[in-house]
Amino acid sequence: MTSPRLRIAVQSKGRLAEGGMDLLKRCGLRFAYGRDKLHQRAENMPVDLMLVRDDDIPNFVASGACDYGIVGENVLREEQAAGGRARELDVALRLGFAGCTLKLAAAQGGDIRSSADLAGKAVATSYPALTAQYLRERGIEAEIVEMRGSVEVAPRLRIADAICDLVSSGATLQANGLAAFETVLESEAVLIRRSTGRDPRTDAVANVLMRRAEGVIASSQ
Ligand code: PRT
Ligand code: ZN
Repeated sequence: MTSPRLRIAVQSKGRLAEGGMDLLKRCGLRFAYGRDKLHQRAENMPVDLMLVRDDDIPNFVASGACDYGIVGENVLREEQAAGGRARELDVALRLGFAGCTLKLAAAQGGDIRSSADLAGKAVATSYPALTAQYLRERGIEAEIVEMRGSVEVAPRLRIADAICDLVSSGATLQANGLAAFETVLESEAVLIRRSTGRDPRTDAVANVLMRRAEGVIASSQ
């Protein structure tokens, strides 16, 4: 009987796609050009990539459709805070790219300067579970307004009083007259897997890749 191939979920396009593929190639995986868009088969190791939207990656791994996945820690922690199967996942390796911070922010020079000022206010975010958890832990009751994108325009449109959004350079906050005041989560790309019930045969292949990845990450820092 042939051994199963290791299946890794990677973002198809976006901020994690290039970094993820680049890391896997630097770990020695070779892929043929011109493969279909959803699936890439390594030529020199028993590894297949599934190219999908980043938001689907925690569930793909939790359900067993893939063995490992490369995703922003922010997405993993949001899915875990929301409950459900992502709680069965853990971080196998921190990958050292796509660093960003989930921050609370409000109008520059306005009345909201800390999370305590959010009591009775509305906070717009694409990370409702993490934001709610952060406020709950501090005993602050605020309304969460879920938005899929363009969260930074919410205060100006009076959809919300503050936002909780990812920040990397800070240019988006600046351009929208917003200032960050608290950090909810520090994030980077991470390699995720199910905490239990993995196949030891595919895990052996993953362990080889992770040892190589550690070297690649160390040499690029
Ligand atoms: O289509 P798909 O669903 O797969 O992609 P996506 O649009 O959901 O995700 P994508 O590609 O934008 O981001 C993927 C991951 O990259 C995120 O989940 C984070 O882990 C990571 N990452 C790193 C970021 C940023 N930096 C980042 N700056 N994701 C988003 N941003 C956005 C942020 O939301 C804000 O709008 O960039 C803006 C702020 O950037 P600055 O530089 O102006 O501060
Ligand atoms: Zn996404």
